[in-house]
Amino acid sequence: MLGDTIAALATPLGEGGVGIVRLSGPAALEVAAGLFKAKHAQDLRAGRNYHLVYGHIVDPETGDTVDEVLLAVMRAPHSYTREDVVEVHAHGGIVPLRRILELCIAGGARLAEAGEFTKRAFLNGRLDLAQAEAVLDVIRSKTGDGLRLAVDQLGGRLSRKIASFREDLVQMLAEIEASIDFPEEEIPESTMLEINGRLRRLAEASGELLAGAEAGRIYREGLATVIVGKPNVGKSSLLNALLRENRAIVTEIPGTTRDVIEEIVNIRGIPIRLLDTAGLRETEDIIEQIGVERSRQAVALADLVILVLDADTGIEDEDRRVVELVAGKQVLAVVNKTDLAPEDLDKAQVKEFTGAEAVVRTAVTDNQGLEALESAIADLVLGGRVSRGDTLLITNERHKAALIKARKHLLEASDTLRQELPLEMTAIDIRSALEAFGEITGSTVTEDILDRIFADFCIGK
Ligand SMILES: Nc1nc2c(ncn2[C@@H]2O[C@H](COP(=O)(O)OP(=O)(O)OP(=O)(O)O)[C@@H](O)[C@H]2O)c(=O)[nH]1
Ligand SMILES: [Mg+2]
Repeated sequence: MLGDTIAALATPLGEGGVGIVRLSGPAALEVAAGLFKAKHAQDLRAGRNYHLVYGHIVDPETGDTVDEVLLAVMRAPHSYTREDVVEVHAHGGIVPLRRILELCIAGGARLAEAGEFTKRAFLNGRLDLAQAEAVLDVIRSKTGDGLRLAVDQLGGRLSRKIASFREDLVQMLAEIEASIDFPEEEIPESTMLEINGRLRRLAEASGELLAGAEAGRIYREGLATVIVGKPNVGKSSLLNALLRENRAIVTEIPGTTRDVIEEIVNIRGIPIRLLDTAGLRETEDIIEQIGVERSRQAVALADLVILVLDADTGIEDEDRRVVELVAGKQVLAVVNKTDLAPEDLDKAQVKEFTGAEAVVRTAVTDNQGLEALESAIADLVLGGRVSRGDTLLITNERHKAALIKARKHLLEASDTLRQELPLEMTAIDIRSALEAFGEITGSTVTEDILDRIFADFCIGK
């Protein structure tokens, strides 16, 4: 319901210099005024907009002072939600913040649902849906490049592109519908050709956006990359080297790693979710068995597998089993410990044995080959297709699905035109394409899709 006033903690619950309780809705000022005593007596509701007011939160029942605060007042429509918003900037402690929130609820506000502030911003037209989704992407961005893409989308870059597609379609639809309504004014052949060309160009432009979608998804979610290999080849050493931190335990004892360890590393701006796993081998040790099972599961979910071999031991039966396990995955092979056996396991041999797309030779303990490994990862992920500079990338699966639908309808519209089928059919396809594009920005979107999108948000955003 839009008419009520919501409240939530806008900062994480924990200790911090400042913690913020946020109120939004028609009664926001009234609720805040009911528990706030300004240092210099003034009526919040009559005060100036966008001013900080200094004072105390006081429990209206007991008269106890709860905390010393600053109140930020942002009146509709100049606020995040376009409703009246009050932020209580208190000390960032769990007890005072909970208490202030409770007082807001007792004063007539309702606890906000996840993402409800942003949902209101969308419903009140301050953000479209693609922009609202970008708010979460900004919060969750994992590298500088991921952040840039999210900020671009929040700024409306994707929305403007989609809006221009839709505008073009609406114009074409108007021409076609005019001729359906007035059959005596038949559209000249040249106009038909022109409309067909425009439809094709839009389909092409959608295709171009889709081409970058995989890279976009990776920038947003991170590339799930699993390091596998038999025990003791240096998997954990590799994780630590890429992280530049001694995160995983490394020993000369095979079977050291028992559980899957996950960390995010930034490789050339690409967020990589790196998983170090237990060495794969037959084992009687029950803990190690569980670890090996988890390694298998991690491989099943991986976008990229880094398969590590040991130059010193050469290829053994255990390596063969690892190769079987990663069949069908995108594989990057690493030959490690080349310091101990500089001549063994050349790249061609390893490529043949593993079926990997690239092979890198490293000596992790000597910091050898890591740059080459990082380049190989970046090349594989982006396939040299996407320049990071200024490309507009689709980062969201939902947008991708809508674009695929739109493109299909555009091609169908163009086909019906070319085959000189009744114009009504072309009009139907154009309308479907319009609707699919509209799903991205939220101009055509159902309530349950909205609920699903905003349920992903944190409470207070
Ligand atoms: N000489 C040499 N030793 C290495 C290299 N990389 C790792 N090691 C050593 O190999 C041993 C095993 O390294 P780990 O990183 O624990 O190997 P792992 O693959 O994680 O082993 P498990 O967790 O048991 O599967 C350690 O003693 C490392 O110091 C290398 O490039 N050269
Ligand atoms: Mg290990």
